[in-house]
This record gives sequence, structure tokens and C-alpha cells, in this order.
Amino acid sequence: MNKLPIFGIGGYSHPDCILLERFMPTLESPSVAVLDGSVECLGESIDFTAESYKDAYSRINAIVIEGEKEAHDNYVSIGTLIPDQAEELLKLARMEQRHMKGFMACGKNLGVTADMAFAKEFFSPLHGNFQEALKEGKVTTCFLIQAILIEAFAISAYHVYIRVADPFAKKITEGVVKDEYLHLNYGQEWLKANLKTCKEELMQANKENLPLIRSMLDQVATDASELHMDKEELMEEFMIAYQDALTDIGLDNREIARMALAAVV
Ligand code: PL3
Ligand code: FE2
Ligand code: FE2
Repeated sequence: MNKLPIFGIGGYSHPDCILLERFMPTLESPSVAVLDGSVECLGESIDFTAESYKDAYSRINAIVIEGEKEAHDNYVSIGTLIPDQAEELLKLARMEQRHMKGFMACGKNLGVTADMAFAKEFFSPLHGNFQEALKEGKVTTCFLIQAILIEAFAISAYHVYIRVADPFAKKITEGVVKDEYLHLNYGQEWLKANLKTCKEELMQANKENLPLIRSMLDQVATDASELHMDKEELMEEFMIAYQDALTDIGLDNREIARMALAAVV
């Protein structure tokens, strides 16, 4: 039997424990046994050493590493558009770099080589739109893409992943997801403060970029399910983070519904 190089035995939680876990992050999840590289929870067993698991992980892990790298670059880039915020944005960028290293360690811990070429391709449409907005000095569009859409995508994926991750990755991801809320919040605050002048651009940017997030979710669904991550759950989590952000920015229910519909039409 394979021995999994996992450090310690972390908690493992069933989806029913979501609320508890989200609001009481220090509470220990139900204890489980790690048996020869697999974790058992309420009758469901996950073998982190299975070739099929590692194959899917090579792409998902690469997506996350590339996403964190691009997030770093994007925050540095936004800083060039609003120099008075550059220092603060650099702090966010540094967090993203730490996230990237954390996820690289997760791959290494499982003995997986991340497929970075796949991940670059995966991000390229969104990356292209961000670069175009940056060139045109469109701060609102840059914030919508990075701080709202990408961060909400990351938050949803990390929440779902935490429930089914190996103990080592679970610990890392729990730390990361807390930072992602800070990033989402940062973007929210900027958009809220500038809502009067940025609403039209925000709506237009959403129309162009939310469908890309939807298609990224579709593309990752098969590999994610190999990691025991459910697509419906990912979509639900995304919608919660996305709608909460838009509410906080100051949009009303009708505007939010209109924006969310861009994902389905
Ligand atoms: C922003 O700080 C980071 C952006 C990262 C984007 C993440 C996309 C996630 C796709 C599905 C991955 C499941 C999580 C698994 C983690 C190894
Ligand atoms: Fe991050
Ligand atoms: Fe982030």
C-alpha cells in the first residue's frame, strides 16, 4: 500500500458541517482516520494516492498556482493605475505569492507535477481581458475581474475543496481563504466608494467576463469531481460570494439579478 506523505492528521468535514466550519474556524471538525493515504468520512473514502486523483490534481493544482500568480501580477498592475493605493495593493500581491507557494507545497506533498501549460491556457481569455482593461486604464474593469470575479471563484472553490482535501492541503487552504475575503473586500470598498461614476463600466465588464468564469467552471468540473468537489456546490458558493459582494457595493436586487443572468445567457 502507498504511504501518503501527509503531515499530521487534520480534521475532515462533511458538507453538513459547512456552517459550523465557516463561522467557527477554530472548532475541530469530526475526527477521521487516515488509512494508507485515504481518508474516510461518513462512509466516503478518498484515496489521495490513486492515479486518477493525482492526474486530476495535476491540472487543478496548476490552475490554482497560475491563478495565484496572476492575482499577484494583477494587484501590482492595478497599483500602477491608482498610485496612491500601490502600497496597499502590493500587500495583497505579496499574500497571493504566499498562496502560490502554499499550493505548490500541496502538489509536492501528494507527489504531483502541476500542468502549468494547461493552466496558462485555462486563464488566457480572462487574462487577455484584464490586460486590455489595464492598457485602457479601466480600473473598474480590472477590479471587477480580479477582486470580484476571480476572488469569488477562488473563495467558492477553496470552501468546497476544504471539505474534501487531504489534511495538509486543508490546513493551507483554510489559511488562504481568509486572505481571499480581504481581497474581495478591498475591491468591494473601492467599487462602493466609486459607484456613482463606475456603475456603467461595472455592468459592461460583468457582461463580458462573468460568462468566462462560467465556462471556466464548466471546464474544471470533471477534474473537480475526481477530487470529490461537486459542481452544483461550486456554483452555489460562487453565487453567494458574488451576490454578497454586489450587495455590499450598493447594487439593488434587480441590478444584481440582471448581472447574475449574464452567467446563463
Ligand atoms: C486569487 O487569490 C486566486 C485565484 C485562484 C483561482 C482558483 C480557481 C479554482 C478552480 C477550482 C479549484 C479547486 C481548488 C483545489 C485547490 C488545490
Ligand atoms: Fe490568493
Ligand atoms: Fe486573492
